[in-house]
Amino acid sequence: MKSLATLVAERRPVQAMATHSPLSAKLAEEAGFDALWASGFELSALLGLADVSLTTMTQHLEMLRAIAGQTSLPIVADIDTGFGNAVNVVHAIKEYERAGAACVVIEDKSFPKVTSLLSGGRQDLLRIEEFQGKLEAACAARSSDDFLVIARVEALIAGLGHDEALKRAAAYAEAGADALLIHSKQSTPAEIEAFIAAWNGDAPLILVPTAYPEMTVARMKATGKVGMVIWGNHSIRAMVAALQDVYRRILEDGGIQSVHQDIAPVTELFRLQDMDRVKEIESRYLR
Ligand code: SPV
Ligand code: MG
Repeated sequence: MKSLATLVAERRPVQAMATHSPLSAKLAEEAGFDALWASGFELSALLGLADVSLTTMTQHLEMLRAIAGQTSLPIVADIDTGFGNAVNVVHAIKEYERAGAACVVIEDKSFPKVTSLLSGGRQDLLRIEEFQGKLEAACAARSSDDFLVIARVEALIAGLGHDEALKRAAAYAEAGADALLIHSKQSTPAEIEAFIAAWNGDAPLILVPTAYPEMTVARMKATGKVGMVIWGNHSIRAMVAALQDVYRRILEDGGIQSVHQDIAPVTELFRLQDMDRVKEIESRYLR
């Protein structure tokens, strides 16, 4: 099986689906995605929290370990700002590598960060040299070169413009980043496509086209520069929409008589829980 590093280098691009739980990860694997995005936004939302550095590294790691135990897909760990400075990053890299992540994405914002897609959100970036130090620390701390260190450029999110984004991307690649996640919250792909066209570095690019949904896989592939696309929050949003609909209908209908045929049957849950295996163990060992 090819490593995530090899797949990203092929620039097809790899499709990573957001996950917030082992169950959502399992469903994403069954659906056919190539990788999982252990999203900070999704985990925060799952815990009923804002995505503003409130969840701890321990909480994220614990969920990532549970996810890794239930799927064989490579896991892209969203480690936000790296939980502090370069010292914290060194510790985080060791923990995430041990926990079973295939790579980490570290963003160039200051701690505590504010979620990127929020309109009018406070977006404070680190000095370039400081973030380069964090990236160098991350690369030095990994035990395998197959464990990717991905730098996330937030200059466009912070409204600093195209030139600053390019300058930061080049500086982060120089510091050793294996790939660059360039994020944008514009509602069309224009800003990102201008960045892609201007990027002439060797490092593959990674996109999160949540805000500009017309950016299809085919359109990304045509650039020849995009190594991975992250479908950033579509698991938790699908779950919220599904639960809101079912809850409303049960109360409106005064029962489950209509809704039950539109949701997953209990047998499907048994399949996902591998109850056949439980039965097999019982028949073999319960005496
Ligand atoms: C996340 O999913 O946690 C992300 C992507 O970082 S975004 O929310 O778009 O910033
Ligand atoms: Mg995040």
